[in-house]
Amino acid sequence: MPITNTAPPEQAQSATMAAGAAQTADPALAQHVLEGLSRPQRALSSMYFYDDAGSRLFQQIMELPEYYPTRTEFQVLTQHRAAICASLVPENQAAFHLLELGAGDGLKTKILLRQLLEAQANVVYAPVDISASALEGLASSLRHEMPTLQVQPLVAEYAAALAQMRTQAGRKALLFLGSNIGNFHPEARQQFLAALSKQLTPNDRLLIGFDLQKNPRQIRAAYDDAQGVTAAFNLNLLTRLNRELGADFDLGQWEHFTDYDPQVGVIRSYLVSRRAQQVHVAALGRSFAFAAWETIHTENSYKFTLPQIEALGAAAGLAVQQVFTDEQNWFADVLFAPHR
Ligand code: AVJ
Repeated sequence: MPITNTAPPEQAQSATMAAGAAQTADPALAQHVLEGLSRPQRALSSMYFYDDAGSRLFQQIMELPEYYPTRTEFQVLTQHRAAICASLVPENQAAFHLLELGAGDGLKTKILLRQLLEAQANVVYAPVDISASALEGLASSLRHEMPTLQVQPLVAEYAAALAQMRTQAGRKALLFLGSNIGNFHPEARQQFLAALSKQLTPNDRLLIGFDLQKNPRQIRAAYDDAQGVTAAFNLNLLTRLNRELGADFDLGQWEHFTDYDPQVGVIRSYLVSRRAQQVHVAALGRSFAFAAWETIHTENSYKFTLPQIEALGAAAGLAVQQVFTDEQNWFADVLFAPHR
């Protein structure tokens, strides 16, 4: 499952659970919805896209003809696997830990893992995720496909996993693939990188996947596909709120809208209210009024340039060591090292 950030909307009163609330109501989700729908510019975090149905829809998105990032990164990793692995393995084939933040189904990582095994690298693969079941699925598929690989799944938040690894002897190589970094707001992104960087020692390495700026029409199409899978993915957030918070969003009265701002380099996605309507949220014991064509912002997906990536790293104490990209320069996996 892709990991996305959330800069939660700032302070609001605490969510109170009303009678009749769905029993599964997650207090963090309830609080988030209260805050996000109480703001003049409504917003919900893309972090909540990924329930079971949402994760399945994201799998479908990755197969879409318009959705180029996944298959392009796959190409980058395939084409450059030897050089990427050489950049991750420490000198003299020393033992090291390969930590992956947000491994998902690990399809892309397996390219690198196979290469590392082939090179007889002395590696322990440590996928990090807060979902134990996601990690168990990955670990068991790895036991079948690469029985000799040492796997050490870490059920933890990123920060906790890194803190735990800090005292570990030997190199840590961190993977943060899939342009998941694109979902962060710029300030949160900078904070996240600085926090990562703080946990690294000079010999550690960090490989991050970035979707690059390109023809704006191509980017826009990737988030507004002809089959409507991305629309279903976005709208599924409302289905989730109906189920988990006892909300009564009428799915027929909302639509998906997305646009790309080529000057900022960001895809912004919204849910648009097709008419004036009231939505009741049982878990919050209150209703929200929406005007016709009012929007709920649901996702930012930033696209980068190489100079921006250099600057991003520099501000977090990270130097770009190598850039691995495809022939069309659509996607880059960038290797960083802490600068002394
Ligand atoms: C999982 C964050 C990489 O931003 O491209 C795909 C999520 N949203 N289509 C992205 C997503 C709409 C995706 N990431």
